[in-house]
Amino acid sequence: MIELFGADYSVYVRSARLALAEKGIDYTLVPIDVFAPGGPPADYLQLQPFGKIPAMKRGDVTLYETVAILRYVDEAFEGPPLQPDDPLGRARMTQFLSILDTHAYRTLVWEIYVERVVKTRDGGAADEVAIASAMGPARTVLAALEALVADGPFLLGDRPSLADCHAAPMLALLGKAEEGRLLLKGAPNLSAWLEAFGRRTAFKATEPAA
Ligand SMILES: N[C@@H](CCC(=O)N[C@@H](CS)C(=O)NCC(=O)O)C(=O)O
Repeated sequence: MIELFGADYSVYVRSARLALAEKGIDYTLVPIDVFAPGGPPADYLQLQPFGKIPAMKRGDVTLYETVAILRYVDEAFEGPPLQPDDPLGRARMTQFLSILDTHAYRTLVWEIYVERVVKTRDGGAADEVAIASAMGPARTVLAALEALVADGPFLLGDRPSLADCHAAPMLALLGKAEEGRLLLKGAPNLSAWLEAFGRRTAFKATEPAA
């Protein structure tokens, strides 16, 4: 049995959960709230020394870093393959994963979604300078992703891959901010893919509760 440590609000946890769901693998989501006062429980750092979510445990195997978990989930279990067979397809998938981790996460999720949606939820104020400063880098990210979208219905072509699992949670949050919707309008192929992927059972089943 797989234990996935994390919280449903996390885009990285959702990415791992999407891969598990697309593969048809049962798992238990063990709650770890990294944003609880005082941070995650001290013993969680034995599983994830940087205190981030997710981490994974399967028998004696422990893993952290989402991309490592994604690859393990795909390669260690039966089920539909979530990585292309050909070298260029695999390289494109890695390119998506790397862009998302390196350039998309902080800009799209923290500087746009968290500022515009989360911070203002209870009447708080967004940091307008942070949002305005993020728009240029965000445009670059969306243009780069848009240029890589294959003839669908999935990011890499005719079947879902780890690229879809990793991209969908971040871009879905971006789409909840007005600036994000504007940015997505400028990336029609990416937007069409996001809308279609959002209708998948795996995506609906991993919707955060709050
Ligand atoms: N490189 C890590 C990043 C994971 C990550 O940043 N997770 C976020 C939640 S989406 C987190 O734990 N944030 C807590 C913090 O930054 O203190 C991975 O790929 O798993």
